[in-house]
Amino acid sequence: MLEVIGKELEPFRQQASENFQQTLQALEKNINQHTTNVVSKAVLEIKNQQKEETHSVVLLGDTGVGKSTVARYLSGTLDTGNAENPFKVSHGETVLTNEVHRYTDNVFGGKLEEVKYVKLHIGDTPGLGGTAENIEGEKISDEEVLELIRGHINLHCKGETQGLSAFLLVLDNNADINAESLKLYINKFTAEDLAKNLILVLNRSKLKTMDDETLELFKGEFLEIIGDGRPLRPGTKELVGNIKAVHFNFSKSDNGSKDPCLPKDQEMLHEQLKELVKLIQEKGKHKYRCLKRPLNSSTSPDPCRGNGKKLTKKC
Ligand SMILES: Nc1nc2c(ncn2[C@@H]2O[C@H](COP(=O)(O)OP(=O)(O)OP(=O)(O)O)[C@@H](O)[C@H]2O)c(=O)[nH]1
Ligand SMILES: [Mg+2]
Repeated sequence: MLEVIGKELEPFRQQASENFQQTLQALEKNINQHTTNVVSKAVLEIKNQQKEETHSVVLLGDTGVGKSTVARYLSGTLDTGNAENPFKVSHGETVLTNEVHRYTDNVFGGKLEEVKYVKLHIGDTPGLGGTAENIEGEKISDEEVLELIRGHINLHCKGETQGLSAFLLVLDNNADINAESLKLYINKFTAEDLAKNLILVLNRSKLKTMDDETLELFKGEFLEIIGDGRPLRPGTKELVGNIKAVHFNFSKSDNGSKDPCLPKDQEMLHEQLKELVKLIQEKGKHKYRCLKRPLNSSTSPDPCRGNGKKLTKKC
């Protein structure tokens, strides 16, 4: 009797055994996959920690071109309003960046895997064009703005970043290049030092086309300015020819705040950000430290810049 029952039950037993084997295999595969994921994530974390690096950058450009917006994007704070944000975005006529605002964080707040090990010490500066005011609300001249920027670089772009990796000059890609502002930056930082550490951020750009017209016009303008008989260090023109640009574009929040936000096509924007990080790393191999006296200011002695031969005082 028992034998008969055993035979009847055999197919069920076999089925149960097969099911059990399959479940076991699936479980094993899952565990392996999970372990691989955990291990590779941990390895990436360790690699990233080993590679962690910090770069100082300052944002330059005319009023309203989007410097503070770019600063928010770089630090991953686009979704935080003016009250809590280190970078104040201006709307309409009210200029809200009146001193150099600084903040350090991982690129895009560490939310972009490939570049999250890079930290940026960002200086968001008041725009040129005679529009900036000091915190008391009094107008400040472009020369005073430039002095604020230089003071910021000398005071805050040292320590672990060992100098400034890049000047990020923000231009509105739909507007003409302002030769007056460019002249002022060149006079302040010298043509060679500026060109050596300069990266253009072409804002309000069409990310689908990203044409190089503004970049080429900019180089032409730069060369025209420095070609007006100023003494130049050898290689300066080649440095200008090698200036690179990235294209950014932002949208406006539809919550009534008019604050900038990420555009629909974030992927293209993030690709440009990764490109910008690469350029900053490249520029960061030769930091700007405000050590040299500008060749074109022989009449104005500047204790920060020494006597043109040897550094005498620290900035
Ligand atoms: N449509 C559009 N608007 C932008 C873009 N970037 C910035 N804006 C807007 O332009 C205005 C000025 O932006 P800010 O980032 O404050 O410009 P800024 O250069 O820091 O200006 P100042 O600090 O006053 O010199 C804000 O209303 C932004 O929302 C962009 O790519 N597209
Ligand atoms: Mg601003």
